[in-house]
Amino acid sequence: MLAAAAVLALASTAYAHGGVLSYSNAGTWYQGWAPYNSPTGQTSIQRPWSSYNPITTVSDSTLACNDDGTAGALQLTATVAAGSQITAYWNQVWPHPYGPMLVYLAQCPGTSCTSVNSNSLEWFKIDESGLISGTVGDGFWGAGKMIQDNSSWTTTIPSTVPSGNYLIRFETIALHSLPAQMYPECAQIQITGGGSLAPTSAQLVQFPGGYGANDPGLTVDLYTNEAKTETTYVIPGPPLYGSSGSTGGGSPPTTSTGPTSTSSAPTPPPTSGTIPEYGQCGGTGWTGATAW
Ligand SMILES: *[C@@H]1O[C@H](CO)[C@@H](O)[C@H](O)[C@H]1NC(C)=O
Ligand SMILES: [Cu+2]
Repeated sequence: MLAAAAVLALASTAYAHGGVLSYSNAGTWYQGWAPYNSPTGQTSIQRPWSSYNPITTVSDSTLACNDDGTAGALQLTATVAAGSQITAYWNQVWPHPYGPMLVYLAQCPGTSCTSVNSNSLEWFKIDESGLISGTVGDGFWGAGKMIQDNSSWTTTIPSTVPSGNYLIRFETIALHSLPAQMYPECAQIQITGGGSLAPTSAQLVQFPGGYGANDPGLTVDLYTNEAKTETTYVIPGPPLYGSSGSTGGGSPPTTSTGPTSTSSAPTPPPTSGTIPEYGQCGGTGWTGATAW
């Protein structure tokens, strides 16, 4: 119905926004859902999603998986070993280098996630990367590392997670303009060979619900004088799974003085000029279209 018009629009603004287009795990490639194609006949491990546009309201009903929360008619599930790496690939080249990367899991009741609405699930965060080096105003962020790594993000399924059926939610948040832009997509996985460490209640959130409109990590202004010297950034969402003695109230702040828990040494920022600083998404100085 709207497919032809949407494809034309997509061709002219291919790099403005986007989402996760595919995944890989243990040498297997998984094509994602194609949001601008007809849903009819689409088979994917990815949950359907509907728009390349960002979500900009924390109470948005699509915040879990960028859609109404239901599975596809021909929904697939990938079998993924606990302890293995899974990679999500965004459209090339992802245009927003300023902001965090976040990965969540949510366990489904029963023997499959397919009948489960993602809005009913409780999510725990298994990976996050905020400000890696430099300042809030002009630093190297998780999203910059994602771009540097082929517009992809690789995370390890914790070996301690109980086996079972899960949705995995990869998210990047763009902070180049306010309100912050949230880009989440989900895939359906069955984790095998897992452990026995369930997330604590303080580590579990629902979407919407997991983020607050006034979260410092979603309201930070990159263009203030303070941002030019600030080296601490508080990643939104619950404390990381596996962290001990957490009391809730957000993750500990990351600072640019060292690598985050799961990453290796900070990599240098991309060569300046390769990424448009405010890229076509309503950021400072952008005078072109902000919607399509
Ligand atoms: C980079 O990502 C694309 C998908 O966006 C993939 O086809 C390609 O194999 C990746 N390249 C490397 C070196 O991983
Ligand atoms: Cu965008």
